[in-house]
Amino acid sequence: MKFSGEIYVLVPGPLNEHAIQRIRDTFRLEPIPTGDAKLVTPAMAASVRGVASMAPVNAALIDALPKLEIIANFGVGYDGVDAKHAAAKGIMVTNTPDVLTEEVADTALGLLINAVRELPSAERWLREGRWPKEGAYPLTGATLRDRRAGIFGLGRIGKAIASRLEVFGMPVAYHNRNPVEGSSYAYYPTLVELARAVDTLICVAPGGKGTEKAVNAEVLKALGPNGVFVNVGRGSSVDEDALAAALESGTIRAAGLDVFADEPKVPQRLLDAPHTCLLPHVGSASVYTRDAMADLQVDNLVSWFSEGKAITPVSETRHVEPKS
Ligand code: NAP
Ligand code: 8YV
Repeated sequence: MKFSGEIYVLVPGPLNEHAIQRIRDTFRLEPIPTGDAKLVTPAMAASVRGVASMAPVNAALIDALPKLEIIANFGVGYDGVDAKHAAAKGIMVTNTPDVLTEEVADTALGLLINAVRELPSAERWLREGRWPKEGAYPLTGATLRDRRAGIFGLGRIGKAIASRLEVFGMPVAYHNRNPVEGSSYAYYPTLVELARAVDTLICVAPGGKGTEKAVNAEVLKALGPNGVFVNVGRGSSVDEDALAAALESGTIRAAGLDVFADEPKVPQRLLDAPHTCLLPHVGSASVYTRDAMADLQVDNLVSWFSEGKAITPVSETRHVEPKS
């Protein structure tokens, strides 16, 4: 589909190649290197009606684009987009839920197994030629057997993780702000109560103010010395100094992390901490899933500009109607 009369879509910073190709085929793509509002030219300000982004979209960038109607975010988590500010200005924000759920849940289970059974270290042992020289890799101090899992954020991805954990024979409990209707998993109204009740905590909650450093020293202490912490949500939800300290001191046993507070920087203390499996934010990173995310991102733009409806609006902007 190509619109008659060009629609300008701003792409701040890097974006998935499939998304870029589809935007080029359908709209007039205006790239800028980052989401810095100072990079918006007067011509862009006068013409841009859509933003397609993987990078943050802050209030200043939104304010620099007076004709803006929609921000289509690449990713289900949209903590980088100032959705409240967009909503106040009648601008639609969309994200990419569901299409990545199973991929991210698979990654969470991979991280859990790697952290508990030390598979990356065992592979290093083999590759470094230590097996023939030194014998078998040491037995792992931790196991998945007899574990009890707690999910921080039992939403779409949390439920997909929970059903995998059930197949592994683990009882599942969770913490959300509100209990999930119809769920048979045990609900804990606070994160620390959940951590006390389990020994395996998996974070898949959204980032942002509501979850800022929620996984703190108290929660990690409650998880205990056999505790394993897995994070596929957002790094901002974790006090990373407290996590490094808990791993160094044996307050918890192990961690599997896909996300960090200041990506792509990873704190040296976490790199040095024992029993960790660290991944560079690859939860959804297969061609299959990233293509599906790109399609949903661009389909939202197409639907907005052809029918005046977003396919997957975020909750803050569900009420937003087209301006003209
Ligand atoms: P979702 O369906 O909206 O689920 C989010 C869950 O978190 C909900 O159950 C919600 O329940 C709970 N929650 C939200 N705020 C909370 C708070 N302040 N305290 C406690 N619980 C809270 O979202 P999803 O599709 O599962 O995605 C979840 C998150 O995963 C994304 O936002 C993103 O940050 C992350 N993610 C990471 C990757 C990766 O590559 N690693 C990929 C995709 C997504 P209540 O509303 O009842 O609190
Ligand atoms: C993406 C994600 O890697 O969907 C999310 O919330 O964190 C991941 O799927 C990210 O959005 C791309 O930067």
